[in-house]
Amino acid sequence: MAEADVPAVEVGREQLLEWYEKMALIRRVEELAAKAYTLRKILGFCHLYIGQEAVAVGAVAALNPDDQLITAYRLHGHAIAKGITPKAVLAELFGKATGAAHGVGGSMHMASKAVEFWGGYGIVGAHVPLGAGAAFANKYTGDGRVSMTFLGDGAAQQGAFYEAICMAQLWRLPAVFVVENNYYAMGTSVDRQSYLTDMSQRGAGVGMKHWQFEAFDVVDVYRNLKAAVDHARSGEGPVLLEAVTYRYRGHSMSDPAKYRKDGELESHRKEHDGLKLAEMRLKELGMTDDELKAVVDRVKAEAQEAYDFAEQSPEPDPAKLYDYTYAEP
Ligand SMILES: Cc1ncc(C[n+]2csc(CCOP(=O)(O)OP(=O)(O)O)c2C)c(N)n1
Ligand SMILES: [Mg+2]
Repeated sequence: MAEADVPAVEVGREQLLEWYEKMALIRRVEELAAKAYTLRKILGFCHLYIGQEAVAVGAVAALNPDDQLITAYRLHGHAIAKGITPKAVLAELFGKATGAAHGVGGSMHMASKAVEFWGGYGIVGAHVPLGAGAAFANKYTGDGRVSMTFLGDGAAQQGAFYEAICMAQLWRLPAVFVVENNYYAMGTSVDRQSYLTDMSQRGAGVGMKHWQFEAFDVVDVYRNLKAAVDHARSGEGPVLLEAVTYRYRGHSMSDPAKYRKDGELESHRKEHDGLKLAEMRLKELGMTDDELKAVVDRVKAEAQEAYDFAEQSPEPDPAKLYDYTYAEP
């Protein structure tokens, strides 16, 4: 299948509104995270997803609640899309006991069995075999679930990624791998890391169904991911997609992002912003400016409430420092 063959989908106003609200919530939570970081309320690494929200929201919409999601360290958007609350995400960033990893994981390491969100890994590419492993378990038990693994364009240069897709295809595992090509791996643009700049083509080498698509509009993301998930669930084997996206902020909070081409960021914000595109679609479906403003106000209030919750939550109990680290002897 190529992108041109992906069937159209009908998305109604209520559905689109729900996706818009989720994207806006992710962005607002991360804007507050950036603020807290500069105030040194959040320490350590913090990689923001701002600009890429349509990918996580549209992709998760194509999953069932019990399908697994695995991702790398730029995870706040995926976590919220899959169902971890903004309170638990921000509290984790603040290192508080109420966080998604009890305050001991931080920005890069969150997980939730309840919503089948399996992290959260800092070693580039190392989590991709875990996605294949989850899909192996799904096939082995015949439970009908699909695993979805997100990775970056930089991670698509790693051996672990290639080994994982080799085995996933060999065993026809119910897995979807999504390379989020956001143009950069830290400060290195994709054309400086790889001769091929469409990472979905890595799938051709292992015989895996693959295609690339533009992932700025949440409806496009949903349409492509739905086709991929349906394929994986049908038992025909895994799919490798490249979602072309763009990150607005630096690699992490300590990166001033001086490596961008002149005007690149501005043109993406103007023409490819997932929130703006969804707003345009909603207006076409009859939503007024006042109705949209009410959504934005609601999102701001929810994010602020999560921020206050994180700030006021207790620190983890030092006596629990080694919990979740070693198995009980
Ligand atoms: C094995 C390994 N090598 C290098 C690093 C340092 N590093 C952290 S993030 C990163 C870039 C990865 O870029 P990409 O996969 O495109 O993801 P993005 O940050 O764009 O989401 C690198 C090289 C690491 N964490 N792990
Ligand atoms: Mg990247």
